[in-house]
Amino acid sequence: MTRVIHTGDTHIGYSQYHSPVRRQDFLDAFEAVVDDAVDDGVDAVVHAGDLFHDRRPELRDLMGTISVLRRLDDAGVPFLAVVGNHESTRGGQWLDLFERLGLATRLGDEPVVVGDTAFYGLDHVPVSRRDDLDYAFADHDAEYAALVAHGLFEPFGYADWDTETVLTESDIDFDAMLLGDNHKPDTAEVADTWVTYPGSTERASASEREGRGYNLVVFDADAAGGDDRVEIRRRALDTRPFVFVSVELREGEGESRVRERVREYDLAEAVVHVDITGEGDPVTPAAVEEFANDEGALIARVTDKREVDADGEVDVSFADPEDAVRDRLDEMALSTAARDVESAVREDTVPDANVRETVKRRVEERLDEGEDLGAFEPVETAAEPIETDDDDAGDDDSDEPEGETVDGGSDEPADETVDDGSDESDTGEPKPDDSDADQQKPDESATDEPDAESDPAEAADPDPASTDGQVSMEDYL
Ligand SMILES: [Mn+2]
Repeated sequence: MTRVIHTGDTHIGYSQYHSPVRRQDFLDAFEAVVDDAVDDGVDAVVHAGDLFHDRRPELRDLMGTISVLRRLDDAGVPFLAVVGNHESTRGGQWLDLFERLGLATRLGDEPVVVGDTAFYGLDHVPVSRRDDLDYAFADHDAEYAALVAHGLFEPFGYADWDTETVLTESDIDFDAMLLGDNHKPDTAEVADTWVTYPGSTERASASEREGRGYNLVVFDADAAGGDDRVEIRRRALDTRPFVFVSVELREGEGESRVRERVREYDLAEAVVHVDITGEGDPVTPAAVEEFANDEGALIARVTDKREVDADGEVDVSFADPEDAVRDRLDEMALSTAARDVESAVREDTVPDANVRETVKRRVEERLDEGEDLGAFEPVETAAEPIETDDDDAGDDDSDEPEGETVDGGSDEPADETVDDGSDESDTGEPKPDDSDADQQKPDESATDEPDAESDPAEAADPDPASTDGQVSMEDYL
């Protein structure tokens, strides 16, 4: 008999809603699974990919992960894993580092036998390269065999990988496929093989409404649960509460009705999503969010997709952004040459493709102007020096501009129900060094993770003080 915990889609390092608290939640969920594994004395923890949210986890995420894996190792419980689409890198995988440290075993086409079960692994493979797969696995002489894989497999939602093909083409007769990628937990039988997703361990999107958990899988001749070889049981995890409030406003109803509905729920430390529909008056999302926060919510997001009458009724509560940029530039006391460059980068009149050439030309012109190079000296200014926003510059989780809250709210609950398995494939990184996985599904990239990466956000930050004002220029060029 072999008893293992089957988990996956941990997404450590995800600062969901730009929240450091949420970031910690994802690591805590992993720790909770490992605690259970140690308490229960299972034979192994099997991880089906997406341990990390991002292919570039930060040091704190790596340190946290290593200390959790060390606990497991100290208890003598092996950690067997494959690589998911989120964390996949071009070169070596983070999992290889953990293996080198003696904290993990990366599964592949050679069997790793625990108890009387042989475990094999199949990392996430982009759709375009699946035809090349031969599903060749080395022999084993264990009693049972399981394939651990990351991808969207039939017969579950959003599937793009044919499970029966995998099972028929592979040399091994698997008793179970222990899967990751689809964040919705589910189990089915395909060609006499049990196929199961444990789901994500924290809600990586507001579409993941049901409770989170993991699988306890037992390989045993006397296993209960419908099959005499494999028993799959689901165990719940205690995760961050999410509260979903839908409000349909009737004519004449407005913000006070929304508050009334929101107040019906226990919002303490919860992530709160308020969805407003109906015929009623316009509601200011920020006001509802503030109300929910006052009621104890950790995070509040309002979605109101109703058509707003364009009668000028809507108050724009922020100043003209162009004005703000001009004021800021004045404060910065940039040199004339730096202003030339800044305007080339920012102004709509210069097409993106021409920015590099325009900047080069303008700088050359300034250089040609004379020997004194006065255009490169900072101008005198009476305005105060650039101030203390810089203190926060390194802390990308906490200093997101307020405006983000509205955007973040509106795109999260709109996601497809399943998962982020798919969407996540391709964390919103518009960087050129992304792996091919990202190019497979560009349409899904932006859906669920506006905050997957701090860099693009910073590059797009109109406030030059949030970086040093120099580095970000390179991003534009
Ligand atoms: Mn995932």
